[in-house]
Amino acid sequence: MSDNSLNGGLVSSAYNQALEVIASVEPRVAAATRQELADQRASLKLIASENYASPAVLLTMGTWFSDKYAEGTVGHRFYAGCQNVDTVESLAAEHARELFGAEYAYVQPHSGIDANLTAYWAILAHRVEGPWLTDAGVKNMNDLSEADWEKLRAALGNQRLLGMSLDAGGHLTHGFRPNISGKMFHQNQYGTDPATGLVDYDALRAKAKEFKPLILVAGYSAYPRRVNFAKMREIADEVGATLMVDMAHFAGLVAGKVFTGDEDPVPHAHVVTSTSHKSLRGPRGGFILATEEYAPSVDRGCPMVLGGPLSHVMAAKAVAFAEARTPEFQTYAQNIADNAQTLAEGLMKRGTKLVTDGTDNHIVLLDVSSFGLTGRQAESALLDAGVVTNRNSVPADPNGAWYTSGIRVGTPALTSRGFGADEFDAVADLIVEVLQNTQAGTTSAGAPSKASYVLGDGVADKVRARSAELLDKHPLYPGLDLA
Ligand code: DSN
Repeated sequence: MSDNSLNGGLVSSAYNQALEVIASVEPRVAAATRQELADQRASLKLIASENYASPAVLLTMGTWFSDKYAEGTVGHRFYAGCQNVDTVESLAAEHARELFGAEYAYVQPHSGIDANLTAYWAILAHRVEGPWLTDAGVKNMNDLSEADWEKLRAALGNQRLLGMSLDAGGHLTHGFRPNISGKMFHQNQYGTDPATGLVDYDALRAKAKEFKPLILVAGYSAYPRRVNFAKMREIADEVGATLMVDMAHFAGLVAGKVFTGDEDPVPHAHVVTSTSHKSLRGPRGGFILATEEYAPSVDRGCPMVLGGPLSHVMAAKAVAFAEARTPEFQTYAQNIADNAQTLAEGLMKRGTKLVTDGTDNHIVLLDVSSFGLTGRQAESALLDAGVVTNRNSVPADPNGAWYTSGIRVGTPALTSRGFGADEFDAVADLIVEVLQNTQAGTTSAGAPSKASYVLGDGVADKVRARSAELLDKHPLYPGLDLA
């Protein structure tokens, strides 16, 4: 990890002592923790939403800040003794504002889903509060009686949300019907052009004009292309919607200035939600950026949606945001995108079909039906060979969300290990080697199966041996020796 290296001896000794203490209470947890590092070191981690946080970020999470309750906001807590939590929360918010050029930052959400739910409630409070509450004779959401709540629920039932569909690459929380976001709103979804797999902004505009959403959600978990957020804002303005962008996946590319201008969501969206642990390479958690207009409503994340903030994670967010301000992080972010191009080209030149025929972010989405496999079969065969990916729907997927026809891969984690173009071309070769040598299996009754598969003899061992050569060249946490 060239830009994420260790102060070897010091950190090794810190972790060894920590693991001894853990082992004295529950040795199996200490053993699993050691094994997790060994497994992560020995596998090709290609899950697009995963990364390796720096030792500074990891160590910041393991402290007594974990023991402190701090509901409320900086300087306005429901518990005594929050002066140090105030310091780290203020630092994290200040770094996030500076890093992303945002007017306001809220760093309490525990996850991306918390961030999205908080943002939805904040937008409802901000947009619905005025007229509805005035009619109901209530000043703000905190003054609602039970009867008011009933009326509010009815009123909220008519609020509309338009987001990208799951199979086009959107997220569960973008209005997917089985998710709370698809229940609390009257939802509708936009997809991608069937011929190109790309967002069709004209079709989206037409749908928005017809549907008239309160919230237009942009952002994705499995769309391998950049989004024009300036155009998204134009569409939102045309229909009077609030533009909310979920940048959880690509926050690192925004922080690292790979996505700028129309591709940077912060100057265009009213509200931006994110996680801190994906391409941004921080601790597992969420955060929200917003314009001043929305800030008071977002600030009510606790108690509206959240409980006590995780102070140890907010402290680690401050550390991670400080890391992301550096020129080294900008180089890292550019490498993520360059490596994704190499991986996509390497897969395509070896005959793999990709959704949208390429990528221009950190995600590559393989359509493995061209190998005669479901996503589930491909994911399992790849894992047998030490290649860690996840199955994913492709647009209009005939195999549904469980078996799927796709495999999603991403470059943030291996780029953190220092993989470059040569290594990612080799990774493409290894993926194709596994997929070409995997056959769909049958059920015990002899019928075609979407889950079982047969991986050719010796393929897993051969791929693991070639992966080990790549991984050994780029060790994970190189100075860290666990006794
Ligand atoms: N689970 C995340 C991902 O893999 O994209 C999204 O929540």
